[in-house]
Amino acid sequence: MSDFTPTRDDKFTFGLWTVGQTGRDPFGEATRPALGAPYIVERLAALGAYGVNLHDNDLVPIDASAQERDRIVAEFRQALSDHGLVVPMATTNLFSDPAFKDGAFTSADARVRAYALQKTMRSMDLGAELGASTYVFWGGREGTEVDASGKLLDALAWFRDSLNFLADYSDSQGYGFRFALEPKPNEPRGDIFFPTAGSMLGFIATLDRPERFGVNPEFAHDTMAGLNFTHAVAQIIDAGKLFHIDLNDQKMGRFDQDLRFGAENLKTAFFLVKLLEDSGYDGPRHFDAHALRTEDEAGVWAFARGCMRTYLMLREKARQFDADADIRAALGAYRVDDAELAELTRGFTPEKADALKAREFDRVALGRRGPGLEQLDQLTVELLLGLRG
Ligand code: GCO
Ligand code: MN
Ligand code: MN
Repeated sequence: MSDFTPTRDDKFTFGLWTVGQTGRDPFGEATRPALGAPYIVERLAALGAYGVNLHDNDLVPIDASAQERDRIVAEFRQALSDHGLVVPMATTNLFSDPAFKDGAFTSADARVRAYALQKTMRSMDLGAELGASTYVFWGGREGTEVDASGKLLDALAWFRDSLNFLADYSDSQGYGFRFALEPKPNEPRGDIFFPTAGSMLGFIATLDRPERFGVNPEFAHDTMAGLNFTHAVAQIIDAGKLFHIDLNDQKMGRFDQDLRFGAENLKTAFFLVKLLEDSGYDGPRHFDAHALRTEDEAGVWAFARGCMRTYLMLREKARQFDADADIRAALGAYRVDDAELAELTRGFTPEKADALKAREFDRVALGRRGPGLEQLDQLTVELLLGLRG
């Protein structure tokens, strides 16, 4: 059995902004110093991570000159090659600068929308230069507090036009990006557009080239809103749209906490890991979280190591779950298969409809059957607590 030390094959990634987070929050200043990007690369590589992701301005300050940019990027690329890390995903910071305070692609000001497009194209150039294949869109400022602005339908159209434009830009440059749209219900805006995975999936179908676009769901975003994240991911997988995933943790109904993966909702994290592993998802497992504000730099690396370790421990638990004889028996008893009924209910024909309408079911017996879910769930809890096998 593994000692839960990650390897590159596990495809764990972190953002520069995650382990680089300095503890600043709306009520208080930074509690730890900023870390340089090459140093982050070195430390993540030593911990067994696979890659590092970034917003344009995590690496290059927004007002850097062309020479400064090139120097910073060259140093960063050197660190990547020295330590064997890749940049699988890149994204644009369209939320920090005051210019984006009322939206980027959905700003009511045409100049801001155009600047957002310009900034994103430059950021895509940077991502491509670093070898990224996935490009994430998280519209942190795309939303409202004041619906009197009357821009709801316009905002959707502006957002669509921007994504179509940028997909064409990617093609024109030969970048071949797959775009992953990240839903979040609120924070920093009172309401953010496209709050859920389902709303993103619906919107993707309206784009010029929907096949280029998928979803980047995040554990905390669904959990904040009291939704079941694992269910959302299942729906995204079913749609063939799981292009990337942001792992972290969160208490329901709180401010955006970005906790260490598995820190809060261990059972949900278990079923999520099991789903990802069972589905054959082979993309990066990206941790979009940060160390607690209480921590110093040692706490940051303990946080990063903990995210990966917990994922690997839950992956091992998922294997144990599949192999556990009592769990297998409980699952076997839970599912009732019937080949004849399966045939009758799959693929409509008028004959099948008639046969089904004529069929007699013992409704009372169906309602009386206990599916054994209490026992199955208790077995799961005991497995997670290490009390089985
Ligand atoms: C958040 C978001 C961001 C995005 C990031 C990548 O709640 O702040 O999750 O961390 O994931 O901007 O696009
Ligand atoms: Mn988030
Ligand atoms: Mn995220």
